[in-house]
Amino acid sequence: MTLTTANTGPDLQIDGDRLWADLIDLAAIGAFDDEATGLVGVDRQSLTDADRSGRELLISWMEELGLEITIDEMGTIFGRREGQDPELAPVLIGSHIDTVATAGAFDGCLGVLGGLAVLRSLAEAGLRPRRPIVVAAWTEEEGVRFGTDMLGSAVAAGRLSLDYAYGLTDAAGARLGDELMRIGFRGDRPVRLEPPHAYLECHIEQGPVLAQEDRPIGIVTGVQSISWQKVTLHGRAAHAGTTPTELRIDAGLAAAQIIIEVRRMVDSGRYGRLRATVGHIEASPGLPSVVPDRAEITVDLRNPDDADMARAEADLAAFLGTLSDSQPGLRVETAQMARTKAVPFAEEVQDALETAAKERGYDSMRLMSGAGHDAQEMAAIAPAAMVFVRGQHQGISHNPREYSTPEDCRAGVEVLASAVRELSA
Ligand code: HGY
Ligand code: MN
Ligand code: MN
Repeated sequence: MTLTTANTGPDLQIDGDRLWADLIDLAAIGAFDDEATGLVGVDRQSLTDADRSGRELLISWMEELGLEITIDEMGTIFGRREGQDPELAPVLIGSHIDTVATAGAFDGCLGVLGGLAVLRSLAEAGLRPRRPIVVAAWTEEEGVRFGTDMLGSAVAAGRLSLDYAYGLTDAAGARLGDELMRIGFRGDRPVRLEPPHAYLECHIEQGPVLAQEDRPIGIVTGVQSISWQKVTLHGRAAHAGTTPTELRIDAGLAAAQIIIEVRRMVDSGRYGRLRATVGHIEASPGLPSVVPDRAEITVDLRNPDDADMARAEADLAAFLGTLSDSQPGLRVETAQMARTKAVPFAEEVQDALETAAKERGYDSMRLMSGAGHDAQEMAAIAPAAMVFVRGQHQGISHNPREYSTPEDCRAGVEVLASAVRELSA
């Protein structure tokens, strides 16, 4: 596929103040005082009332821009600016505005609000490229409420079915399909997306690399593989004082053994650059004097190499099978929550972003993404790539300390704007 690169005239001017103000205004929705950091965090999990308010604010900004707004069956919001030739496949800019429960102001939001800033700059410059340009806010990118990340974009790209997504439930048993209805965002635009001409996403790096290398901009080469599974351990409740150790079936002990094992796997070096996280740990009945009869943990594995990931998953499964050796009667239940392979991004879109960074005078470097993104789902149906923005505080993210400077945020959106302009010319 040849991407047109006709691009003349002065650079698009991005209003960094407006971008920053929008980030702050959106972050106020779902804001909470985070005791651990003393900062204000954001909890705007998908399809909650807070998410509904965030969506309504986003739509008001899209209306201000005169965009044609559609909402698909998964609740993903699309704002379209018409091109000179409406028949041409659009350039799609996207990201997400749902957050984890302990978020900062930037993850996902920078990409959606940056997309609006690009459209605003085109309007202000009086430019109308040949191709339509669409900004998307994908539903449930984080996956923390309904258990599968990049959900809206995965259904749009056809990797997951609408029925599967509608049937997912949150911890309280609420179904995703019902929650979409409840907040009024179960749209009627067919969810399967016509492939765009190209897909671009601007996102904070969420890691320390750009800051360490002193680069404001990253050109993302792809996303590593992701495996999420829930492991439930069934033991036997018993009195903590009277029950001899040899008579126990301690679900909490088994959970701890798994946590130690995944870290041992990482440290062994046998699985390449494996990362493992047990982020959710729950033991019940959760009482000081009762041996836990049930424990539930999640195991998040990441690996840039698919073969190393597959081996790690197989070895972990084998380890789980040995747990009852030391505790006869222990039952281990696993459920795969999310699973994506490593995804390479399109060279030609990476090149367009790198050229844009050069033209704008920004130092950039190419790097793989440690986090999952909607762009990896779009890469299945269109040439896709991402531009990363340097993070502060060692790039911490999924935490209220998440922070990128106004200058770096503007730089990332300027690079996005120049690349979008080239690809939509
Ligand atoms: O989990 C991730 O990597 C992304 O934040 N959803
Ligand atoms: Mn994100
Ligand atoms: Mn995230």
